[in-house]
Amino acid sequence: MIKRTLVIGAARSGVAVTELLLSHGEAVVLTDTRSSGIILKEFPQILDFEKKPEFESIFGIQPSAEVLVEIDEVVVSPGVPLIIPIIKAAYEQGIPVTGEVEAAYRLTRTPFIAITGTNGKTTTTTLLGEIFKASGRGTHVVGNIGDPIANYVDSANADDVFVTEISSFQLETIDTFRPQAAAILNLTPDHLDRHLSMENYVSAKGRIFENQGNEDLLVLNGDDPLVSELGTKANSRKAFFSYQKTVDYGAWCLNREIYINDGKEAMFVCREDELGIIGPHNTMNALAALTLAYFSGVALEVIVEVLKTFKGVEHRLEMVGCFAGVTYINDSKGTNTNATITALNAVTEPIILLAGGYDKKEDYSELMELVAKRVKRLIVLGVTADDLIKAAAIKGFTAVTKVDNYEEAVACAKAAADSGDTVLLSPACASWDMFDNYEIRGRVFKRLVTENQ
Ligand code: UMA
Repeated sequence: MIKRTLVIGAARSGVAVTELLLSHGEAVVLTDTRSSGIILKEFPQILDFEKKPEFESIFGIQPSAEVLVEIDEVVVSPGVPLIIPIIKAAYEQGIPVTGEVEAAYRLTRTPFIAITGTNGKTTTTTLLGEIFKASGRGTHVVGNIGDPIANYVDSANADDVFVTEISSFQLETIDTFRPQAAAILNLTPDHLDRHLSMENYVSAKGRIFENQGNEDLLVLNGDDPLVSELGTKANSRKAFFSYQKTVDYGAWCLNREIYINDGKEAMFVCREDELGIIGPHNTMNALAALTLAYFSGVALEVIVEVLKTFKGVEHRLEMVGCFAGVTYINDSKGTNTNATITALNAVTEPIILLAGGYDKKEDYSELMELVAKRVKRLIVLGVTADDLIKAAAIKGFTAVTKVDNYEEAVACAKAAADSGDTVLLSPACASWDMFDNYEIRGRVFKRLVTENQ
């Protein structure tokens, strides 16, 4: 009997894993609450799946428990909460519930380097990918970054590497996933609407090392007490990175100089101001990538060259341009308050901040304390607009304008900005109330900023 998997969610992750499982001769039932019209427009390859007798789809409804008859495993997309009835029923019936990361891992011999943490994942993953590419190794930069791992399982060679950004949602559904090297960059509250408590969120993140042994590398932020404490539970070979102190095994930046210690000697890497990315948070990202790459065998000269030339990623403190003396920065990937705090700290000029979006039930008080000190005008929109206004008022900050859409937000920012100011889109919230994802939100912002300039 061939294995039959129920894949829940027909978006990037679910469609990729469906294609992978079908190509390995398995049967798949693909479900999504969205209508087939919408899904087929976005993923026309499903029409090819439909030609195979092993494929079935249930679109437009939440599937009932009867669908589980003859299902051997359930593979859940990251955006689907594990509390929906069909998943609860699967758990009750003892049917294994996993995700695309686990499915891809089981079907490949290509090693994984996995990066998690609240902020900086995308920058670190992209930078590390560039380092591996420069070293000449076959490199696939995949995962939460936007490109499912499953898309590359059949084409990747065993001596290539998967440089993988991994979210807490993806870690909730791993089972045997064992990355050869992993990093936890930092831990601050995020996605609490889904994980319900910080404790649950931290333990989901900790699953990144649950299958590692002492021959696998775990790179930890030595300045983040939560990360260091979580790391004490790991059996892995541990390395640290720090912006505050030297470390015996790992990398650090002190007095604006970066070093790495391989356990025997400290080696100079480069000066902090030679890095292609700016801000203390980005130095930490660079230290994490350096540690992962060096202890995975990449030559230090190759790493240094990339550290100096890598200029960062789209939607993460991305410079859009300077018009009439006003600098415009797209930080649409700033989807939680800590990311926005980091962005505000990285900009030295007076700031017009655009914020608001999908409600992840975060507390905005710390953010608003900084807004009151650093921001000239706050422009709010989206579901959380009124919560942001209230949180700002509590801190005595009233230079706030509420708008209904991005056209109005950018027009209002242009009108409020004087030469020498910076207009910063860093919403502190996910995009899902107004857009499919933060990439679309960032591109809309960039288009509105650059048109008619
Ligand atoms: N759905 C159901 N039933 C439900 C709920 C949802 O059928 O009860 C459907 C939805 O209609 C949707 C699908 O399930 O079609 C869920 O898709 P998804 O949200 O998992 O989206 P994908 O396009 O598959 O993208 C996912 C990740 N999305 C999320 O984690 C929310 C992408 O991360 C990731 O890049 C992609 O897989 C490839 O690995 C995005 C993200 O926002 C960038 N991540 C969060 C973050 O970074 O903060 C964690």
